[in-house]
Amino acid sequence: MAEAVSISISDNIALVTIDSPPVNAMAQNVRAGLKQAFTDLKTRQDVKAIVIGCKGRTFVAGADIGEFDSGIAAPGYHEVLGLIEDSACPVVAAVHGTALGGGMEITLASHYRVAHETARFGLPELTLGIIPGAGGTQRLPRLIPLEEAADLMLSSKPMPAAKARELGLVDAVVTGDIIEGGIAFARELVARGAGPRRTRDQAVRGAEHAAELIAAKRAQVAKTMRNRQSPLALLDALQAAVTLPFAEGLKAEAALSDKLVPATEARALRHLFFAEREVRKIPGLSANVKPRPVTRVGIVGAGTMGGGISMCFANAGVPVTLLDATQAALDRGMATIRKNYERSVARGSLKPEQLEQRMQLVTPTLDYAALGAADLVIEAVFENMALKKEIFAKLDTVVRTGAIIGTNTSTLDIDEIAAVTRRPEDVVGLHFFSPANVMPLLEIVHAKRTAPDVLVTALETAKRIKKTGVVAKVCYGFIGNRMMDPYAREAEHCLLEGATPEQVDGALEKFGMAMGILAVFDMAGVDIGYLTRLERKHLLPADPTFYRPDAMLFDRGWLGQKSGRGYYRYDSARKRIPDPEVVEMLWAEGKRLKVERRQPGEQEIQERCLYAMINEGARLLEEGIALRASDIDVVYTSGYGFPRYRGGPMFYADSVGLKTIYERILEFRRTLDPQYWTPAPLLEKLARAGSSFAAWQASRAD
Ligand code: 3H9
Repeated sequence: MAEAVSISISDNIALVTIDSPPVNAMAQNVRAGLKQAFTDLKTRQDVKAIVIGCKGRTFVAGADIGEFDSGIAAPGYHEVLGLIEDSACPVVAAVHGTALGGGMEITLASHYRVAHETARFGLPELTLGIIPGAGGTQRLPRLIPLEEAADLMLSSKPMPAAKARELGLVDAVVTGDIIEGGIAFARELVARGAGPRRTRDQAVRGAEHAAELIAAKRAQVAKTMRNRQSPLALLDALQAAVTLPFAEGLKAEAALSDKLVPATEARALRHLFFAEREVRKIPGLSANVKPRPVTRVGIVGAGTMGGGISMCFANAGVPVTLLDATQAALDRGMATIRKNYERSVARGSLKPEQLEQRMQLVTPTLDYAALGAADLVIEAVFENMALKKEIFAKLDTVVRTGAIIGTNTSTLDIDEIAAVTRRPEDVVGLHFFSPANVMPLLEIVHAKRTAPDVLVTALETAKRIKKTGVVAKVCYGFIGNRMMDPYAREAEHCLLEGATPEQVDGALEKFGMAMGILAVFDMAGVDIGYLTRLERKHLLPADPTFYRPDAMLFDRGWLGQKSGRGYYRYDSARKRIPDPEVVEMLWAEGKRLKVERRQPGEQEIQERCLYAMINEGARLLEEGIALRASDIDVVYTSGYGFPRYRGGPMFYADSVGLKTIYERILEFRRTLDPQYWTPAPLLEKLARAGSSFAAWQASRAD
């Protein structure tokens, strides 16, 4: 028998133990081990009940995600789970940690389920662009009501043991050792002569309302999960559960699953699953480098960013000292933090006593000396080099030796900021995204002199405050904002050429961006980007059309949502309303500046914006600003609203084909302003060689 699975028998109860670190994924060796175990147990007359349990931190966390690309080797999931369900004596799944995907499907094929009180059950396959393909769509609605089953799978969110017990999915919840609990439950079954209770023999719960329910879910999915195949396939599979006998339903599920696994959506989401884990690994950083302890944090600036960052630490239980220059600014900042927490209480995601605990962790101050005890101080003031330098010089005099000083700059040269201190090795960029308490991304900027243990501390801190930390080197805008620049430049130019803001944003949103870039500017404030560009005017192209729309809005005070109008007008609910005055103004300006009126269509808008972004991404790779193409994908999907199901800009580029993109860029060089359309040498090289960013990345990892 494969060693990932073992059997021990005691007092007529067989314990089948899965032991495959780190998360007991159901790889080929686990499936083979289970097949062998259940085949052997068939012949054991002395065994009266079987318990399936796992060693380590969790029950089976699902299929081995890495196996999908190479194809599933024998034995298949159905064969193994069929053997479990066929067992002549009762099978009890004893679950701790998380039973996810294929792991949850093992429990559904088992006859009874016992869970530790902290266990959770989930079918998160849609996050991987697939559906539960080991019987989950057919068995779950036979155990819990169809609507609950559909919601569990559509949300991909695991369900706690207590809820699973309430719905009848779990037969018993235990507080002590889960294996002992499972065995005790099995003993009781034997004592009362209870036999197998096969899920496949039960009727679908709530089948009578299935037609309306599935139709309603289809309508919901069309709105909330645009451009996605897998949620629709999931509903097809549920339909099959309701209308077909179990065996036929399983076949229908398999056919749907087989189609999804190799499709771009699933490949993109698998890519991100591994990219988000790879991003934590920093080449050349020795495992011996240990993080510095961070027990107290200081934040400079109580505005939107500083307040949001304070909340991140308070949420993680880390005390924060929040500094601003005036009492009024501090009061405003503290009131905003409280208001944000109150909103969470009203939503039910935070208890009132937690609100108070978190508020107590944030201490406002006007006095720099109060930052002396902090292990990490993060500056989060307005994006202005002179101001940041002034603050860093002050921090250098008060912050204790060995403390880390971070800057939340989104564009500025951190080497220059660090140089005003006597300890540039303790300085690092910590670029949060607004709203900082919500957005999962943290760009960690590795300045020239940042010490290795400072970098490791930044990565650890990101994890602690539940952010995805991505390391970038210093350049204007780092990874995210530098690539955003050419993307938005094209979007704005299209307005001068005769497209409307709705057309530009509509094209980008149709592609799948969470929000069109013009709507993003309105939300962030048109002044933010405009003033940042003003600071570096001497470095920008002497092109009068360059970001001209932003400048025109700024001049008129039309700064976006905060002033009620920007690229759009906004009603009191902040709903976008087209503004013909803005459209006219920008078209007239285009004419004045002799911009060719080409009225770009949806596809052209998408290609110009995205290919300009991808081309810049290729430059970031060449310059070593981003460590990996997949890191760029993590930045864009976690911080910039790029659709996950397209895998991020660099994966998307590979899926389109680099040759296609390269040729289109050459065409844009002929037909648009050539100064913006020079293919990045790396893109050119890979396109000519018929290669991809993924292959380039893999070749460097060898
Ligand atoms: C499925 O089951 C389909 C079925 O219906 C059958 C269809 C036919 N496979 O996240 P962590 C690795 S679809 C391979 O850092 P945590 C991970 O890469 C699957 N590897 O730990 C990492 O490796 P490394 C449905 C996996 O404690 C290491 O384990 N299941 C898998 O923060 C530690 O992972 C899911 O979608 C896997 N399934 O979180 C669950 N899972 O150290 C996916 C983990 O080399 N997994 N690894 O970078 C998770 O959500 C989290 O890993 C979990 C633990 C919550 C379990």
